[in-house]
Amino acid sequence: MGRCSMRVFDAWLVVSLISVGSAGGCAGGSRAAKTKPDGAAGDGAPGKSDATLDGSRTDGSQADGGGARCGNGVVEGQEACDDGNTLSGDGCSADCHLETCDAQSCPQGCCNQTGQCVNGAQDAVCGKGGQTCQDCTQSDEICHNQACEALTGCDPGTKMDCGNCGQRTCAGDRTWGGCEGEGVCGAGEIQELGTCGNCGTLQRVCQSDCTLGDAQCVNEGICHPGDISTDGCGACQSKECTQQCSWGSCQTAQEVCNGQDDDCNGTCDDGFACCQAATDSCTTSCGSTGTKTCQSGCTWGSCQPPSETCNGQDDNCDGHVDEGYRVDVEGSTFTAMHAYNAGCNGWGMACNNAIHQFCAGRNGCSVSGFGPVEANGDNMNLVCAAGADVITSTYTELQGYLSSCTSATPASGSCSAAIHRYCWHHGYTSGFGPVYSADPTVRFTCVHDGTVLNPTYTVLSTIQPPCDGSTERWGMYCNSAIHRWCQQQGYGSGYGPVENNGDDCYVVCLTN
Ligand SMILES: [Ca+2]
Ligand SMILES: [Ca+2]
Ligand SMILES: [Ca+2]
Ligand SMILES: [Ca+2]
Repeated sequence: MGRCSMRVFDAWLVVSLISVGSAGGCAGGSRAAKTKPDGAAGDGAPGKSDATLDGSRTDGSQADGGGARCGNGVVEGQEACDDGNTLSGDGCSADCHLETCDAQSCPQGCCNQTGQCVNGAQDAVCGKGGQTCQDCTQSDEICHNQACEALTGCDPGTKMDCGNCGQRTCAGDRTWGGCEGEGVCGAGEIQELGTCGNCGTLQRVCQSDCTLGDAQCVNEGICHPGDISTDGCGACQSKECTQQCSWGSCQTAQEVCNGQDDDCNGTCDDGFACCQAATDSCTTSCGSTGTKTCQSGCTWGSCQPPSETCNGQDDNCDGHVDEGYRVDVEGSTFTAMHAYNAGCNGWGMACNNAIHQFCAGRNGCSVSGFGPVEANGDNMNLVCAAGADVITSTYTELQGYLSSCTSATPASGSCSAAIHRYCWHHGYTSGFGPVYSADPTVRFTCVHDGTVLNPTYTVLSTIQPPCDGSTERWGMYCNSAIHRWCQQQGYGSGYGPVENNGDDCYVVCLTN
């Protein structure tokens, strides 16, 4: 306020103003210099309103009476002011009355020349409503609380960075507002979340926009604690990854499960149950000799049984002995059979003998065979059989089972029946042959597990018409019919008839 009272104005548009009070902050003092002296020094009536001018002044400067003209720039007669125009809103009305806003309507700021209440404006002009004028036209001043004050604070509307990517805005009162729009972190700050990977640190870095980046594993070591490596080490040496995730020095190798003799003491994977990938024999659950393999963790795997072989035992532990070796239907030729018996050209004793020799000489379980069961030109199918025993006997003995079996017709229904009966009486299921005939010696084959069935000639003739019991009761067509019929029943093959009577014909089917 002191500044206000010290101020001296050298010009003033309002030519006459008489203070009617001291309500304004700038009341009194040298602001009077701005008023036009009324020349009534010592009139002793400073509070008297100019509106009561009565023309009785003695200064003689202006006439109070008629002839006053508003807008001529001269305060005359009843005019309170005359600003040289007849516009309203500029502090002096069109009829030269003061346009005022008083202290009540403009308590904080100043009334400017247009009667508007302003505050914080550099160019405000106080002076209406009976207040003493203040013209804050200096660049380092501002009108505030009806007075000019030194210009301080910020420029309204300007912004300033603050906090984490936040901003303050300068308010109308030239003070800074609060920090707004801040991010969650300070740019460049690192938030550590713990450990990760090989001795690494899991962290999030605060981005330039004050948001957190993705978590990343940084500063990892080069190995995993406890890992063993021989890289860069000499023979029989290795290094171990430390707890700090870096390799230790090369030292005498530590034996690890890897199928190698790491420490060069002559034993692979010593300290473990076995050398990785090594194999050894073992006894299977069914007593056969199997194989076990050392697993990746250097412990033995289970004992794996071997494949089934023809040895009278269950090798693969499936509960079956020599499966796959019972009956084997084989394609061949009569020409091939000549190597065993030159007389084998179709059906009969020579082929019985040739097929028997062929099957007995094969690898595997088969000890004998029968057929042909199919024939087409030189091609033929024969059947090798396992689970059988070759019996050497005499025609005299066979004749004890059927007298019509003689060496003159060994490949006949009579000898077939005699052999079947012989085998049956000797504990077998059945038998076939003869497979060798040189009177008095006869050899035939008894089978352990054939199945005796009676398809009848009526049925067999639907497969091979000549095997009808009259055209043929025993021979090549019946061989084929029986072979096919047994296969239709789910067997591998079959032979016969081993007994026949009328339409009945008993055959023997053999499993695969
Ligand atoms: Ca070793
Ligand atoms: Ca090893
Ligand atoms: Ca088996
Ligand atoms: Ca076996």
